[in-house]
Amino acid sequence: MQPILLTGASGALGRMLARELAAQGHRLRLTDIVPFPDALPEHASFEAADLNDGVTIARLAEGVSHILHFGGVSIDMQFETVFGPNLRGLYHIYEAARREGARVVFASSNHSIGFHLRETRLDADCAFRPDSFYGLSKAYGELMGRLYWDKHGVENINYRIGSCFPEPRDRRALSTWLSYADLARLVRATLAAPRLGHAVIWACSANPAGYWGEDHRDRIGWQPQDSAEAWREQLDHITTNDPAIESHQGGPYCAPGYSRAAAPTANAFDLP
Ligand code: 15L
Repeated sequence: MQPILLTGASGALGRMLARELAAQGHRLRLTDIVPFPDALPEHASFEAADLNDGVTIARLAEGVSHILHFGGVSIDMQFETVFGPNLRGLYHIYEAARREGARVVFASSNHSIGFHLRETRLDADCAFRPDSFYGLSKAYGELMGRLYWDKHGVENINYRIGSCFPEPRDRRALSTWLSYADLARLVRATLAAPRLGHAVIWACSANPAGYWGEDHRDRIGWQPQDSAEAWREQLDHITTNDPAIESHQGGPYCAPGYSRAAAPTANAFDLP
């Protein structure tokens, strides 16, 4: 079995996937800009790398079957901070995949389409409406996947991740939550799929209040099994008074000051 390269291995989702994939017997090459905080799983190695460093990314990708790209800036920040890891870094990932004939699994985000209104049910071929520099970088990553499939036959799958946390945290997450278990099953289905082409998946659990419809999940045979609905009573009142936040799918990232805050913030509740 060829190894798998996992970027962003030291982040919350990376650590969970490293554990899960190692338990399934995969050989893993883990990388992140910060050290891996856990004990290394069996058959895994770790090397710190900056996504700006294309030579190191190319070396780490030698001989892999898949690049699971969960690295880069994972919340909105100022443009210059997002630019290197999320735009130049994506190019390094796709060039490495092209050279190796590897598939790319890209952790995209709902923030690539965050300015759609909450009452609009979206299919995967909807227009990009990024809500932040971060969301713009995710739209760019999906389009890079489109380019490398059309031009070089690099297969790729783009997970438009909603809110992937151990539990949903506010009313919006009743629509956008993705459980860790559903993400782990999604990756498992992806790795086993005979054909991906260029695919886009709404990566959220089976939430009855979900915003999203058609995508390419039939290609990989994935169906989410969890739901945020059980948290409704606890979370229904956790909202803000800001209409820009509450009317758009991207929530807090849609606030005009969001990308401009001196210190990056992850939640509406952190805004000054
Ligand atoms: C994301 O893309 C972020 O990585 C995460 O921190 C959350 O903000 C999530 O979106 C969300 O929309 O809840």
